[in-house]
Amino acid sequence: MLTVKAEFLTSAASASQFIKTEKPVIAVCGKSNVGKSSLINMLAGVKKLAKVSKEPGRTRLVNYFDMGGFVLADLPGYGFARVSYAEKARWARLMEDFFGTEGTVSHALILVDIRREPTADDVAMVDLLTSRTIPFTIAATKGDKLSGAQRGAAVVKIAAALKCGRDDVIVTSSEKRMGREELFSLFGKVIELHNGERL
Ligand SMILES: Nc1nc2c(ncn2[C@@H]2O[C@H](COP(=O)(O)OP(=O)(O)OP(=O)(O)O)[C@@H](O)[C@H]2O)c(=O)[nH]1
Ligand SMILES: [Mg+2]
Repeated sequence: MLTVKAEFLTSAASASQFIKTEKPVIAVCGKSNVGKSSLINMLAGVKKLAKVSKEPGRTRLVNYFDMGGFVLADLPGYGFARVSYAEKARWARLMEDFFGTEGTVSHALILVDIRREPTADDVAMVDLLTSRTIPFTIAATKGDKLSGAQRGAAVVKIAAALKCGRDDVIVTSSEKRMGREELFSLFGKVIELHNGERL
């Protein structure tokens, strides 16, 4: 399943626009600028499927991408200081609705920059998913920025901060196409589980 035919499906600005699909939806969440859209492009093997920006806070909607056996939802990033109170409130509402609606999402990827300590917002994201019993995996992004030994140490720190196991953290790099196989193997399991539950 390492090559997929990926295509943009639609954008949702509010709960009424969330899609209904037979396929499992995997949410891609994380801080603004952490590399969510880049990771989706890397997985899709397409450069400009999801919009990548040097300026944080560009993705304001839930953008859905069909990946063949599953759907990826590119979520707007959090923790971006330069947005208005109203914009933050809108974001919080969108996330509450997204993760609060039964059957909207099968699994979540929480992206954190491998070079940084996870923030309070990342911890809040973990707590939200845990409280909604939505399974999740951590993707440590921009792995190309560290050496192999540094990556190992960073993974331990990230796992500790987010109270999960080392095996729950996958090192990725959209530049170097790192973590692709591990992510697709994870997606395979998510699909199996989803189909099993629907029988
Ligand atoms: N070196 C390196 N840079 C990356 C990687 N992934 C993303 N970037 C860079 O990080 C910046 C942000 O990437 P995006 O993919 O737009 O991040 P995002 O999380 O979608 O950002 P928002 O939509 O604003 O929340 C861009 O300048 C990317 O080129 C990576 O694996 N390695
Ligand atoms: Mg984005």
